[in-house]
Amino acid sequence: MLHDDKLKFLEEKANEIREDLLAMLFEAGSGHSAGPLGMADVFTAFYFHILNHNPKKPDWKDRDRLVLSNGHICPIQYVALAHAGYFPIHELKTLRKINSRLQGHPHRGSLPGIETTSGPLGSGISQAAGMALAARMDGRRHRIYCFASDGEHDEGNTWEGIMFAGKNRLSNLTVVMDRNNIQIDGFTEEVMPLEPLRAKYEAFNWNVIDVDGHNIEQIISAAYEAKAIYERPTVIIAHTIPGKGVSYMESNYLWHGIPPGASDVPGSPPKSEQLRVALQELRTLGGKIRSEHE
Ligand SMILES: Cc1ncc(C[n+]2csc(CCOP(=O)(O)OP(=O)(O)O)c2C)c(N)n1
Ligand SMILES: [Mg+2]
Repeated sequence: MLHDDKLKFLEEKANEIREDLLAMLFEAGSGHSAGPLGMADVFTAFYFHILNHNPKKPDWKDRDRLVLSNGHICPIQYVALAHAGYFPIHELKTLRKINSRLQGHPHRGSLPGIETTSGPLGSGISQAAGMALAARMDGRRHRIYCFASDGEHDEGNTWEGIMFAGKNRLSNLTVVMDRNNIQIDGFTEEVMPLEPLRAKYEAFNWNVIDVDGHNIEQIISAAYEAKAIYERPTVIIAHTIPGKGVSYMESNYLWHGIPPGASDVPGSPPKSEQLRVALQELRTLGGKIRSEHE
């Protein structure tokens, strides 16, 4: 059980991270909004509670590894890393600028805290499975986490990694799937139906936990359960709302790959108003989170 104060801190941190995310995307004039907003609670739970890491020693050999497979949602990882102390928060303003360490897709070696270069979808689970097997062969205790999207489950390599991890009983591997039901140009179940995901993973010898991806307590207890499972890797299917927190972006795949302020999107405020409306909604959050805990 999480202490109430810690939970309140994490929920407020997630919202602060969402605000910085949107300001950063607006400044860049390009980048992804929906996936990053939807994963803000998961990233906050990991960087501020779950991971065994040290932002001042990003190469510490016993650190848990967080592999981001769906590289296009890196803006949310960048903000979480900055807030956790990996690099200065003011550097977020350089997103997607020439020579910036914060490129549109993550680059290992450029920025502390980035474990793999990604962007081409579908490789992260295989890479993470290899890292998990290597850690076990070396007798090391750190854990490997891989964040992967639902759209990536259209890719063959994703299932090869799942099969390999199941075969090798990689209990030090946990995948967190961003189950937000959208991909670049439509709903997943229309583009390429993925269900029944639980049964598919179970058939590959995985432990499966479904969570509300906006419930930080559930995310944390799922990660603890995964640590306690022997002989099987775990997938946490995080049911998220793409665009979470900004009503006009929520569950609208048209917001997959654009920032606020860059284009007029049908059904959304005019581009000149998008950032203002989004930040106002995030700051008040309909009074929801704050009033619940006060
Ligand atoms: C191998 C590969 N194919 C295509 C793309 C282009 N692409 C970028 S994001 C994306 C959608 C993937 O779905 P998902 O990650 O679920 O999107 P989201 O939930 O973030 O909207 C696609 C097809 C890519 N980056 N890599
Ligand atoms: Mg998706």
